[in-house]
Amino acid sequence: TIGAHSAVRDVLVVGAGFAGLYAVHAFRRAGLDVICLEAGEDVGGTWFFNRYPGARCDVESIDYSYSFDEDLQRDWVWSERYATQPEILSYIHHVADRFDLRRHIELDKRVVAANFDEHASRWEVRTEDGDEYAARYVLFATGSLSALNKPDIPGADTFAGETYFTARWPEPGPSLRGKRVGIIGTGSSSVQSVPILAGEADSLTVFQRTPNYSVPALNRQLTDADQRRIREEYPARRTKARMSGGGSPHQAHPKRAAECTPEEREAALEAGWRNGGVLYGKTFPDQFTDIEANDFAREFAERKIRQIVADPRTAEDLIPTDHPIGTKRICTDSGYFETFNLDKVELVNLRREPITRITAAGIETSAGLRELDVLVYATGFDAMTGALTRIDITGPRGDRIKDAWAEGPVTYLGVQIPGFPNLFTVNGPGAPSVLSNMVLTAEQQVDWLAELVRHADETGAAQVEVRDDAAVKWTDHVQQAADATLFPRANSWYLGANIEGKPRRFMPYVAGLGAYRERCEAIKADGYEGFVFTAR
Ligand code: NA7
Repeated sequence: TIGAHSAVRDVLVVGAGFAGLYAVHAFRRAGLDVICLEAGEDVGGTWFFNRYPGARCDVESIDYSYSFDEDLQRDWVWSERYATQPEILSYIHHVADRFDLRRHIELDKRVVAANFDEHASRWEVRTEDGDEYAARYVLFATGSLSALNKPDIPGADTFAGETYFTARWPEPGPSLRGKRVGIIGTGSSSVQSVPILAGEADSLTVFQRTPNYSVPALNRQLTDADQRRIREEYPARRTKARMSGGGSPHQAHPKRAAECTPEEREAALEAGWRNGGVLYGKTFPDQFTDIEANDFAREFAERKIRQIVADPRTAEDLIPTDHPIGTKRICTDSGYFETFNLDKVELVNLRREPITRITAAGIETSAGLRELDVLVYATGFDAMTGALTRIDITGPRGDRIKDAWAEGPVTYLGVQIPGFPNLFTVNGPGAPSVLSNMVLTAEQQVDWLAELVRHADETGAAQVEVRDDAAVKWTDHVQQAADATLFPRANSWYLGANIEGKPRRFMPYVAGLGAYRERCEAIKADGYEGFVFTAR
């Protein structure tokens, strides 16, 4: 048994990103003894690890920040509409220090195993370096996009140049001057970094298997006038955001796409494009449910790509052909498509010439070898489940998460898994998580869980566990909600399609943060329907 000799805490939080840090704060505020284990050398989670050039959040900074403390919200000044990774990380450091969270956090502690001692009603947790911990409750705030996907390309180990992952970019970053750089992948991470890599490198080769839609960020500095307006509007903005679908205030066009005249439609799409970024995907209220509405927005975006990219063949290669726009998260870029107009940048369409192997000299496709000095992997993550299934987690009846989820993740409200009492997840499968503003979704889930624990303590329950049937019903509901939209038409990481052999199940809850919050409140009001509380 793990942890037999350690002090038993009330709550052990795994991960010190946005969600985990808030959990430390909220559980401590509830009077509980909290410890947090973080795999990284510092706090920050996603924003600690993803330091690649150009890394930014695609949710506006004023929305993608904590709302739990009025003073924090008033004091912190974001410098740009979309914050860079360094600015977000310094915000996270500020929060950790301001609320004195660090004394609960142990860094460089990667959790590798956890098992539940049913007799003692406690989780025992082991880290990579062999340390052991015990707690009544464990909360995995391990991130939705944290388990790296390393593609298995023949010869990858033989590459003689430098190799980097966007999600593990070293600091200080390597100099790319005078170097021939290649990047594999064309998701958000690549789309953000490509313009900057191209600016610095001697040449850049982009190896694209599947193109993505991208809309210009139209990022800008926030002026003093912006700052005044933000402060005035903040309370109302937060109220709207909490009840919204995506966790930030957004007003779709008042008419469905088909109800608009062609001129109205064009004007609405142009306005959506000029507003920039991922919200373009929600220009019309029916854009995620009606393929014709989606086609209008998709074709408009495709015309933009053709206007930007000078070489017609490259333009066609950059246009997705496999999914309705927005059913994979739209990338938010600063000059991505323009980059392909530079002579030193080459797009390699892997659908036409697949990679055959990697050699010491570079990447070989069916059309030949491209010599490289630097190889960058922007190949994504084992999203939403990977961070949990890579930990050896065993429930009281011997269930392992890995096995329990062999056919896809089953959760209740995205916060608990049947067979795993006293174990909670934040921003996991079954919750709005990646389809919403993850900072606000984390606040909502953590607050709700802190009350659940308080309820258990007040009623003398030592164990909280979700009923099988409640979890199955919720998981079906999450799938059905997605099936009522266009989302399942994309082979996206939302349904596990980016990882070979991963079962297909639509993981995030598409109904959005507002609807989810109401659902959670109703369940609480109903005496935590679906949960079983077992007395000491
Ligand atoms: P993504 O969006 O999952 O992108 C990963 C990219 O890597 C994608 O273009 C993949 O192509 C490509 N990929 C993965 N494996 C391979 C192999 N073996 N060969 C060629 N290309 C490959 O990850 P990101 O980090 O960019 O973004 C993740 C999220 O972070 C994003 O949605 C934002 O919400 C923030 P594929 O599509 O699989 O053909």
